Amino acid sequence: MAISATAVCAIKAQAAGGRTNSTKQKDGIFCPFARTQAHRFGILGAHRRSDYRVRFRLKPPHDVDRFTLVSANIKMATLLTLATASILLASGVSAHGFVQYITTAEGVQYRGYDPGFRFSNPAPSVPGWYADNPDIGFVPPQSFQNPDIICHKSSRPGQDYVNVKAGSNITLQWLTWPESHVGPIIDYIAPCPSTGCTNVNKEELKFVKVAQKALKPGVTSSTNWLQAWVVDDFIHNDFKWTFTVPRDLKSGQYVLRHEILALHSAWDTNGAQAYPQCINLNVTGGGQTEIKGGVEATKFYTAEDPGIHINVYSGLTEYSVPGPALWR
Ligand SMILES: [Cu+2]
Repeated sequence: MAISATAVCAIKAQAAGGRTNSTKQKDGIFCPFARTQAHRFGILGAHRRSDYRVRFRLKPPHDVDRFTLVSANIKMATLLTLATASILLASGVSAHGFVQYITTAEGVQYRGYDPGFRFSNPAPSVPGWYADNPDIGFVPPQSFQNPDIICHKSSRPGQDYVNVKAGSNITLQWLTWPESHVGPIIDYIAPCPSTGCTNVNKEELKFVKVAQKALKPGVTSSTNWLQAWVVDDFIHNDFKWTFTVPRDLKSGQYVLRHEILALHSAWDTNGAQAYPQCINLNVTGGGQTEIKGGVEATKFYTAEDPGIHINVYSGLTEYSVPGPALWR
């Protein structure tokens, strides 16, 4: 019987107490999951030096005073001991999350595109878009005008659809998410041509922004930076995010572009991290409203947008979510 790469990796992560930093396993199975667990527990997992700097300086994780040291921008070399420097060198990649499951209000479950599918031949047909993302990484601001920002790196359309009624909710279940990776969570949709979404040219997709959440209501300048953001709620909700299909949306096929922007390193130019996830929707029971006025995802953001190049450690009470204004 076959055991999936994801299952093997889950076992390994557990066996290692979530502490493995080994991604090249003896059996040839690359374990992003194991790495993700380690990352989440704050043990290691830097894909950028500045990420590492944050994580290292923030043990225990809610220690704001120590963070002041970091935002003072002390030189890397003076912060790192020899031991941590060697971990840095060892950790070439790290993992975050991806949308693993999509569940409708009726309880029907679909799969997102799992990076572990690269070990399946043929890969399963799922509504989630393929992305060349074995390290479960991100799209950096220097690529925000590149097609990689549309649906993640080298993405290709999903080959199935989530069947969903207009006006109903779907739940997007991420595998995991590191608590330090604060920022907004945003949903966009774009209509597909009459031929559907499974062979659509992604560069022709014109999206409207249908939902966005960033700072929680009631945030003050003394709110702990980790708790200030909707990402905190998302993590406490077991990495689930709910998207509501607009009730009056015309029935048809759409690409949902769901995204988390991680801003923990965004004080640095090019330090923000976009994690877009695309999913094909087949909307039924809809109304009269067609989507007009959408824009290409390559026009959403620039590296210098105030919501992209930003220091999230300065007691923010306001945040301007980047990208187009909310639709309607
Ligand atoms: Cu990270």
